[in-house]
Amino acid sequence: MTIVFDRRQLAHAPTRELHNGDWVAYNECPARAESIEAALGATTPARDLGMAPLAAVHDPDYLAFLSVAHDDWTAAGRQGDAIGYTWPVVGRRALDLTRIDARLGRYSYDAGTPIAAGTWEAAYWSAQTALTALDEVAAGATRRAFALCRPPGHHAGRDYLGGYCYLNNAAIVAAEARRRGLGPVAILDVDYHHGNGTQDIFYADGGMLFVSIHADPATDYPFYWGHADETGTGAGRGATLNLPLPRGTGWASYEPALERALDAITRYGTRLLVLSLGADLYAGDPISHFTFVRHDFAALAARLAATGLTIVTVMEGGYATDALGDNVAAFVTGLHSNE
Ligand code: OKP
Ligand code: ZN
Repeated sequence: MTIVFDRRQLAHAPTRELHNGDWVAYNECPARAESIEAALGATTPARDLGMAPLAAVHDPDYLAFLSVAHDDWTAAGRQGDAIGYTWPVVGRRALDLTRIDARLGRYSYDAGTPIAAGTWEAAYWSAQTALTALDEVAAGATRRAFALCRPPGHHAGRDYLGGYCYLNNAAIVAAEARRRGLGPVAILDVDYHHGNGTQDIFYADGGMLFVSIHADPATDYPFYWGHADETGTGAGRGATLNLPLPRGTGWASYEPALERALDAITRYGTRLLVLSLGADLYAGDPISHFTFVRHDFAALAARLAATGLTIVTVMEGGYATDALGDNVAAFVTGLHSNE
């Protein structure tokens, strides 16, 4: 078993976010990763596998924006974290504007995802952490690798950030795994929130299965994606499966949805599974509303392990920082039990 972590991810530390009308301390904080690292013990550092796998998923103009956005913000005379306040809503012309505020709107879909001084550095190494986990599996060193990624990735699309996410680590790993001939590749997203970025990236792609179990977007973020009738388009028709569940869901009613997800993954002929893991399924999560307790993470992992699949797990959300490390450790121990 390999656990990959890189401390350069801690460079990303936005100050605050707007939450239900109040400014609160940023939930997606460096202490999350430190809590998980402390509970998991020894880790492998990320290797630099370069920009090409990132550019295979994200648009070049988006990557260019992300890498300079905070510098441009500072150059515009602003203090602190870069954050947008106006968006080119559906139907507006796709103007190529240079003003930092216009670019922040152009490349994001929410106001909850600031760009801080260390964001590019951390997001880059978060993606490299995920790629290194894949690299370990590809080299035959292990069949189950865990990427301790932060910031998370599953809300980031080809040309947009949002939901605490900048680079889509799971999509980057899945696309790179396919490129290396490790497919068929499927992505299973079990974060509490729907992985809209991952869905969008592969929505019309005939060569990738995306399955997500999440809180019903009728009540929960990201609202505009993740409904059961979203099933893919064009060549990707039928290759997206959304399984929304109501607030209050615990393991007993989660498990049948997991069986449906695994059934689809098996029928797809999956050889490599990329798992987007959110520990925000936890009952004590401050921004989520499922009711998992610690041993439910072990049960989830045990069921995944029983598939016998090769699995690269990429860390997504989970905000009960004090319990986060122990919950993730329960998952990782269960996942690696029958490696
Ligand atoms: C990221 B991941 C504003 C409320 C919106 C966004 C939630 C992002 C969750 N503070 N919050 O899927 O865990
Ligand atoms: Zn989440």
